[in-house]
Amino acid sequence: MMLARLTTLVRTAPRVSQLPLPISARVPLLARSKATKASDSAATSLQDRHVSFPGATFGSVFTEKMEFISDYPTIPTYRVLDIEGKVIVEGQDPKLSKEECMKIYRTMISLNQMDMIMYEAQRQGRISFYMTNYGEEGTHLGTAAALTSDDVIFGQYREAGALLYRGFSVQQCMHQCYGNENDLGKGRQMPVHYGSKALNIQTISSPLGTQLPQAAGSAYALKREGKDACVVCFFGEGAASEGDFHAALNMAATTESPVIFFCRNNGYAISTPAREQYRGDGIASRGHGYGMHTIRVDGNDVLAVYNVVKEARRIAVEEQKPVLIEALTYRVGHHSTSDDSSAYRPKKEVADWMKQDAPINRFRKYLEAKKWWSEDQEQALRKEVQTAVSHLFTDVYDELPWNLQEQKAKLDALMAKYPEQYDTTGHAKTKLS
Ligand SMILES: Cc1ncc(C[n+]2csc(CCOP(=O)(O)OP(=O)(O)O)c2C)c(N)n1
Ligand SMILES: [Mg+2]
Repeated sequence: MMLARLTTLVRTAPRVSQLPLPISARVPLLARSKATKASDSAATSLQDRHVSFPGATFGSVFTEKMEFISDYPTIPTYRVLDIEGKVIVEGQDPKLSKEECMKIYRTMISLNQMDMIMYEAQRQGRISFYMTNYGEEGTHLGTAAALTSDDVIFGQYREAGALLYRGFSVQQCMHQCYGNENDLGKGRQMPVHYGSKALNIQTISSPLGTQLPQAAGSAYALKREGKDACVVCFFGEGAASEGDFHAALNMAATTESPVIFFCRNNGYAISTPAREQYRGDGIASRGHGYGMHTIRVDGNDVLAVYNVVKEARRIAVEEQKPVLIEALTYRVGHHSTSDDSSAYRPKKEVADWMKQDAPINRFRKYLEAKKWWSEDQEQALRKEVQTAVSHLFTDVYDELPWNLQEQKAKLDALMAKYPEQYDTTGHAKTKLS
């Protein structure tokens, strides 16, 4: 029932079989030449109305009214949960198991904690660069949970949650960001340019948009090999202004390749707000132009993202068709550590947004209503992810020497004096034994 409803939402482009065929295609040539005079003229007038140029789409009719089309209906945004985490229409709840929900939620929190630590590490000069994922966790986890491990992921750079879910560990992210000897890329890439052949995750490239035609080509290869898998290609609404976006969608559409183009429309491309990025109805409206199954989804609703990606995957793999998904979300953090977003958006905008809607909170409320999650579990999980912080003064000496004890006491006093600078909520507490 739910999937049937979704399919209706996903399919915006009419099927060729549903459209009236031009007369030339419906009436065999011989039969037409034998037609009576009366039916001949009826056929001629019908033929007159239907456009039959070689490049025309079936179903276009001639009109004598000159009218430029400018008023298109706005594409709706599919959701399952309201901002209080309540399922709006029961049949839309994918009813994921407790285990699956926990995996999604734990990954969201790990990502969140990793972002906090790595952002600080960059500020302390330990790594050269970092990009946080704050606010976009719903798009990462809803997508990753709906895929199989054979599906190939092409990322832009702000999709670390999808990688963590698939098994790329926080530790591996650290190796990559530090460019150490354990980094799979051997330190040759900038931080956050993750990749893993074993996990079917293509390495991130810095030049925007290049992953899009690569994803179309990769999907075509899967099609030719007859694989039961698809490609998922993440990109931002800013990257969709690159020529590569258009080349990729047209190539995927014409080759009918199993690829899901997943746009994270987070409102900004560095300092350029989405309202200055395009004039049409977001990115989703472009799907129609490429004859592609398209849907817009609330990216802060992890269950809605899960549903649309699950169905998009079915279309891609079973029907061998590309799909375009536009997920509406919000980039809570600065673009990267090289950016200060307060220069182009009010801090209040970010604060208000976080109060109003954050994908982690929304999903947490859903879990709490099911009695699958509590404040105690939340605190325990956040501590678990941050245990490393508690080992600043441990593991070197059996007994902490006097000078380290002094340093520890000074640090404790400093942190107590400036709690707003050293917010340790959720950190494990260091104990001197
Ligand atoms: C070809 C190219 N042009 C410009 C840049 C610089 N650049 C890096 S990220 C970015 C903004 C991309 O915005 P968007 O696609 O919306 O992704 P988001 O950062 O919002 O996740 C720009 C302009 C680049 N890396 N490559
Ligand atoms: Mg963006």
